[in-house]
Amino acid sequence: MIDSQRIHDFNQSHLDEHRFRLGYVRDLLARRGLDAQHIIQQLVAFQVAIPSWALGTGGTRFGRYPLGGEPRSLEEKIQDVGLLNQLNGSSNAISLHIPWDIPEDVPALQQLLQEKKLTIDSVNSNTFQDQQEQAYSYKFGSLCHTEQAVREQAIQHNVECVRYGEQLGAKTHTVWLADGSNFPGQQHFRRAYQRTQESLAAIYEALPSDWTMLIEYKPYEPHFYSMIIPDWGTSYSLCQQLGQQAQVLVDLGHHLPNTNIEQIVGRLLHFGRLGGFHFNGSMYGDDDLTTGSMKPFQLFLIFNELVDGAQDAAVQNPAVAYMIDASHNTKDPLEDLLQSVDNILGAYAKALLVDRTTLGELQQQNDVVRAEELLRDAFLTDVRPLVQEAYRQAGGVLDPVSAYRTQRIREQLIQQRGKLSLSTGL
Ligand code: AOS
Ligand code: ZN
Ligand code: ZN
Ligand code: ZN
Repeated sequence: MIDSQRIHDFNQSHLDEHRFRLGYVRDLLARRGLDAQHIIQQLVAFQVAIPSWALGTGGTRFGRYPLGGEPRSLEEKIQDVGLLNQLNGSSNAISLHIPWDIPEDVPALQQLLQEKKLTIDSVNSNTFQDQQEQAYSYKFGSLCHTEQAVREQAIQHNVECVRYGEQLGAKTHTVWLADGSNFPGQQHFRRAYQRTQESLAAIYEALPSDWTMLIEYKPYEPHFYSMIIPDWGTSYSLCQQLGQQAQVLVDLGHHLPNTNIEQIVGRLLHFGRLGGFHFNGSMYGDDDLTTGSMKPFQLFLIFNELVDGAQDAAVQNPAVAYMIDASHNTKDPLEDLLQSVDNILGAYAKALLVDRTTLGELQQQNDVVRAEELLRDAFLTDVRPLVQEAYRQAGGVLDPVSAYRTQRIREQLIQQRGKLSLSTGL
């Protein structure tokens, strides 16, 4: 769909302007004792997993407007992620959703993944919908359900997800629970927690020793009175009881308005329990908008914590799984994903500019203004040439969104897959 000659030609036509802008940032950083190439290398190494469910047009409960050319199978989803990775060299992994992505021809899928130089990042279970062949309903919960048979069914589904993931080389299992209640008195808080903990322990038991189990929290939706895992404290407590392979997953949209997410990130790093991210943008709640589109400063501050943790020998946190979890009704989802990765890399680049020794001294001296100014200076630096150079050095294009348009990729996909192709999405 886009061959290396076209990538080369595209870059060639943008190179002059790019060199000029990159030269300026390089000099600016050199004046501060920073090596631009060192930062670019860290950007090249940074990979964000693409969720299989974000490749088709998303929807709200009111409607969905398919734009055509959307992937119809797991193979086509892998092809789409391959395409994104070809453009930006920064998305070499994919998160799967069971049962939407049940692998059928495993050897063929393995070969396709290898061809596209992709890996499976995480498998995600689904107990928020009833499937046709399922014996019991999740209407009143899954892992927290009052009936043991329902809990058993949900446990088995999660174990099955791990088994599917093993076939494709995944190492992470993500659990997000839609369990909760809508009215006071509906659920006994403590007993429901206890049942959830026991169910999770049964899943954990089936986890291979080199796997991680990520536990996601969410304050509301689909339930509006209580959620079984509403906050990071609950996730954290469950992880503590489960063991070292259980980690907290932070979905940026899963917080009440104005929550200090960067502080949560710092706390989890301190406890060595930060397992992964679901990047998206939020204005009100779980809006699943493009990450960084609403609160770029917050995204930068989150990366500031991550970089700080990574550079501090006292922090004992395992590798963090970086994943996108967005869903679009209005944008072409592939363009949205390219923008998301771009915003993530931009925030990361800015965090890498922060002079941590000086910041530490300023904090020690309680010099509030200069500490804040130091962060503002990093945040306000235009790092786009660094991110673009990272794409180029990774074999991608200088401007992925614009290349996607000029190469008419959506039109080609529509031609191949048809105008009305439907895929599973949220
Ligand atoms: C739901 O709100 C959570 O963000 C999930 O992580 C995710 O969107 C879901 O698992 C995708 O189906
Ligand atoms: Zn999520
Ligand atoms: Zn969500
Ligand atoms: Zn979300």
